[in-house]
Amino acid sequence: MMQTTSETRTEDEGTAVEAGTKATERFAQSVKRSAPGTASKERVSLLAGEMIKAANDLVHKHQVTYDEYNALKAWLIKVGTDGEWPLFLDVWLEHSVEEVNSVDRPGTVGAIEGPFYVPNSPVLQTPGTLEMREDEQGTPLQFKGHFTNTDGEPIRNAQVEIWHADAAGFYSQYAPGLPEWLFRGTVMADETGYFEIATMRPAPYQIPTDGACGELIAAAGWHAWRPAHIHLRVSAPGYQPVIQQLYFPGDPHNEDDIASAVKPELMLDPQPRTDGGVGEEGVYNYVLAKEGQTK
Ligand code: MBD
Ligand code: FE
Repeated sequence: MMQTTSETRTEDEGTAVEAGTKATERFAQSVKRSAPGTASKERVSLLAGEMIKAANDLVHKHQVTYDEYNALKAWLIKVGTDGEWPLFLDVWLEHSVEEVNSVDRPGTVGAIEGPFYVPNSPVLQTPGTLEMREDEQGTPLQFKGHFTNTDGEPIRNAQVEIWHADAAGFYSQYAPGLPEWLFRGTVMADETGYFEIATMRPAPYQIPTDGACGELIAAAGWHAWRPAHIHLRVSAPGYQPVIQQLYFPGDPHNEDDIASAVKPELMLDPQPRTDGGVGEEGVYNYVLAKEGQTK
């Protein structure tokens, strides 16, 4: 596959089907896909039953026509053939799952993972620099902070897995022509819990518009934007990991994120660097809960 520079890339080099198919394959291989049959019969019957009932109630409430029913059928089929079930679910449902499952965890708040995490990214020691191209577009961002536990004590052996899109809105490994680990890395904090990562500030992000999800957005007259964001998974031995995103104050899409995944606690507020370096620096400090610790 041809490797391009950030300047020669154009928007149409990555397609919804490419990103969707990759996300679907990755999910199928991941540990998250627990074997069928692990949910109890009672639980499946309850949840599937109520979901089906809710759909039937909608048909009656809104007098759904056969044309509308067939449009739905065609669209659901296309979500599958475009590989966009991960995208659809992570954009329109995961935020509720994340909210429900993090209410009892003390410490730094989390956010949805989304469809584009890749495990086992290259390990870097603090201060680490994420892989980028020589002519990478955007504002350099120095991202740093400390890890402590809920008693305020520094945490040892903490790590920050980080991934984000490039300035054109593409994630490495989900669009062609990008370096494999572009803007992805696992940065180890030092023994005091301090970490420092050199990257670029990402741009606002539009979910793929040329697949089934984009078709729904266009048909409904919605928009496809997420605010600029950095994805993170922070962890340390003996502590509960936090999957998170950080956003930037003032982004117009902080208020209308298509994925409903912005929280006020998740703002990184980078300032011009004071140490003579180029670009900005942003601080975010993590408080992790011990394994089994609840509020
Ligand atoms: C993304 O980058 C993302 O973070 C989410 C939640 C959905 C689609 C693309
Ligand atoms: Fe994202």
